[in-house]
Amino acid sequence: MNNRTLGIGLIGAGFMGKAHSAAYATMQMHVWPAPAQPKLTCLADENLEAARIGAERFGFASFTSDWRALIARPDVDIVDICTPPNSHLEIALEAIRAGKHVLVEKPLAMNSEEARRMWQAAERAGVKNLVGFSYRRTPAVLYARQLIDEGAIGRIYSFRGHYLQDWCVDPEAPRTWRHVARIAGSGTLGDIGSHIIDIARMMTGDIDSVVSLVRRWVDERPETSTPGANKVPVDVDDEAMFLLKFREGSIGRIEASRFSHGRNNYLGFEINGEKGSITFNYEDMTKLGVFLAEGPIERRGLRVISTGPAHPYGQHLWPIPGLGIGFTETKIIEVCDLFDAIISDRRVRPDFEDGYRVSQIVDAVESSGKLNNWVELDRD
Ligand code: SOE
Repeated sequence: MNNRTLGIGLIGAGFMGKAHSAAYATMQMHVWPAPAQPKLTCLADENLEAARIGAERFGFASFTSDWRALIARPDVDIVDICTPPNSHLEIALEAIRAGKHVLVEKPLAMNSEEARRMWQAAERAGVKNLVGFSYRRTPAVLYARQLIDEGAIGRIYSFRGHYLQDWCVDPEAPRTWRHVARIAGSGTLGDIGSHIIDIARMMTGDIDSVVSLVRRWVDERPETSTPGANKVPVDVDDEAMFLLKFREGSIGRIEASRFSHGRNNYLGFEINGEKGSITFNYEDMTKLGVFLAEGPIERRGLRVISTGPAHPYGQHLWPIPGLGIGFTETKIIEVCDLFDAIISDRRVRPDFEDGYRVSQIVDAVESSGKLNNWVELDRD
């Protein structure tokens, strides 16, 4: 039995508020004893009715439309920010000032300048801070990193990453906040490009420079789903392709689009090294492709590993490979790692510095797309 508890104050009762709440509600079914027991103290949403319904559905003891009141509560240890990017800076700085640990959904902020302020504030305050890039917590992705750490594929020559979706490809699909720069900061780049950039950094290290092609395919969309609704402008990117020079000498290519017919949540990568390769496809998330240039030539091939109890976090999930896991399990691992960092007083990644580095790259890709040349990243 674990008598440590951590009070959760979650802000934002939408899609990611549900995902985070599902993780808190089920984490102890998988990880037992968990580093601490989550206490779902308060759920805030600017829409009080959404907060009320969310609190009932997700199991929070109270609800409010005032996120400042949530942060001020002495029984809130972790402020979990699941709101659109234009509110991350203000809420996170308030939470940090109150001495709370902070989990923020991606992208960390509207741009790298805001992200840097959040990073510096969290560092000064000494609070634990984490960004919700949870795809890196898929057990197969964690195992890919373990193979690299063990030298299984040797020196990395190249990283190829993609994140393709198709929910924006219909020009008659109504505009959402993800299409509005003053709310989202950027479009596909910050929304899903940030996820694959985070994984590129996790696998291959820091990035020195980028050169990119950035496009907006649809300039206006219906304001609502009502037939004949007014058209309103879209002012963010729809697709980007960019080349990367990594600090350690590797090279890379990343593609991010929400205009790829037939691609639902097609995040994946291939890493080619001197002694082998690793491939991953999130849409088949329990599998990892591994080629090792060892043994008789005639027996070599890209083997498919089915992750299970023998792989990272596998001992906490299901007793045999092949039973399957999903998005919630990546969020369970995310909050467990945050709890463990708080209880053990250690760094947990990707933290606000990582979130800042990802924001720097998003900004640089946008700049390169306008300037049509390589953009160097500050090493500050
Ligand atoms: C929409 O593109 C979206 O919901 C992203 O905002 C999430 O970060 C991603 O996990 C799924 O797709």
